[in-house]
Amino acid sequence: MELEADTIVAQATPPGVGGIAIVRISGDQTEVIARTLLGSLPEPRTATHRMFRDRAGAKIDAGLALYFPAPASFTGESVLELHGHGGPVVVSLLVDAVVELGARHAEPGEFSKRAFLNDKLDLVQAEAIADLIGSGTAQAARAALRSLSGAFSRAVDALAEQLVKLRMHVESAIDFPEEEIDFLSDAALKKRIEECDAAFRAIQAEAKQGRVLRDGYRVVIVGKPNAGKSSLLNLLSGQDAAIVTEVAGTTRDILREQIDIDGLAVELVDTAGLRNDPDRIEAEGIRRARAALAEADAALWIQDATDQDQAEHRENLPDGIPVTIVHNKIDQSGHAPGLVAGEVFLSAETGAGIDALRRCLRDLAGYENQGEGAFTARRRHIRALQKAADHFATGKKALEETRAGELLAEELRLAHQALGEITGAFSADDLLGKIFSEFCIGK
Ligand SMILES: Nc1nc2c(ncn2[C@@H]2O[C@H](COP(=O)(O)OP(=O)(O)OP(=O)(O)O)[C@@H](O)[C@H]2O)c(=O)[nH]1
Ligand SMILES: [Mg+2]
Repeated sequence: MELEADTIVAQATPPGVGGIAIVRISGDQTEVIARTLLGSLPEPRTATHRMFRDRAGAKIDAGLALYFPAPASFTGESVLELHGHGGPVVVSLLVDAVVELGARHAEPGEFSKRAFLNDKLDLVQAEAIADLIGSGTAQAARAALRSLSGAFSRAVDALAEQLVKLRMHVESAIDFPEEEIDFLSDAALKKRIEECDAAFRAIQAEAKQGRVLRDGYRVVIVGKPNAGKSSLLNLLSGQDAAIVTEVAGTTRDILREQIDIDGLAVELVDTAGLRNDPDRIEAEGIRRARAALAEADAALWIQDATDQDQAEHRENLPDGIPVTIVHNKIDQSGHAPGLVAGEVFLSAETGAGIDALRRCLRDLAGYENQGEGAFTARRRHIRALQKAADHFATGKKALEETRAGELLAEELRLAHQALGEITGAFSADDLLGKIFSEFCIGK
């Protein structure tokens, strides 16, 4: 992606009325604009009280000016911050005056993008800014701050470094074919491969948890009519949120409730019971249930433990996401509460067995309350990590099965490249454009 030559301006504080509004300018023209706007260039990094004037010299506002000459600024370019009075009209007059002096309106995320292009931040850190601003829980905010300070980037870089060392080891074996056999079966190589394997598992688990911290974990409750889905939602949320009756087909609409399991934000989604001969309204409810499944992280399949026909239950099981089978109404069936072979036995009426379900959800999300250790991650990071792990696994298999050192080296190169997509070392322009366009203007 090309470095931008022009100078940009935007309000950095939210729109609307407030005590102070900050207008930020970044680019080559900043110094020239500052001289006209403020009469002279303020001392670098020193808050200076000034009158802000337009090109014709008319007064717009008075406030603090802060000048950061390149490269010691957020964007790496010369930056001027103007702290004026927080009213929409006065701010827009100020921004217009700056535009008249040669700047243009910034696009969403453009300040962060410039910081990235000038090596002030990597991609993970730029994303962490957006995540910190958008975080919904205290845990998520702490985790975003850790990503911003580089905790996730360092973990990715350390893994990339391990892959490079392994590749060098393999390539040196290929370069000396007479010694290749020994090299490739050598214990040191084996140890390196095992260490990479472990590092992949660790970072994938951490990133998965980081993604859950950022986005929460969405769990859809599905099953046949009357199985007790709505009762379970009410029990888990501790509220009388959903209507419960003995009539099969009570729930028609989607119902969402936020719950907190030891700091893990879970969105529970109650749905219409799935059956084959629904009426028209119920049919729409079932369609919505399937749509909710398509964007879920996991599903709970609720079935009535007193129902003998277990086979019929399972023909509707969703695929593509982890599904936990929950046997409800054990107060009637007589089963013991708890977890048996990955399936939960409980009663939504008495609450017996509900702790086993909570534990199960936490495990499914890969969530441990790590407090200070966690960092935020995005779906994009999870996918790139998976891609890298797949290349690594393919290469490892090639070595084990056919002793193909060249194939391992090539897969290691591809794995390294996939990791580079995370921090932005090897990212396509369109990906960068997409990431930064999701930011707000002024960020
Ligand atoms: N004995 C007993 N009854 C339960 C239990 N859970 C739910 N029920 C009863 O089963 C009936 C159906 O419960 P709901 O929660 O409405 O079931 P649902 O799966 O949401 O049903 P639909 O919305 O119609 O698909 C109600 O009469 C509940 O009181 C349980 O654990 N034990
Ligand atoms: Mg219901």
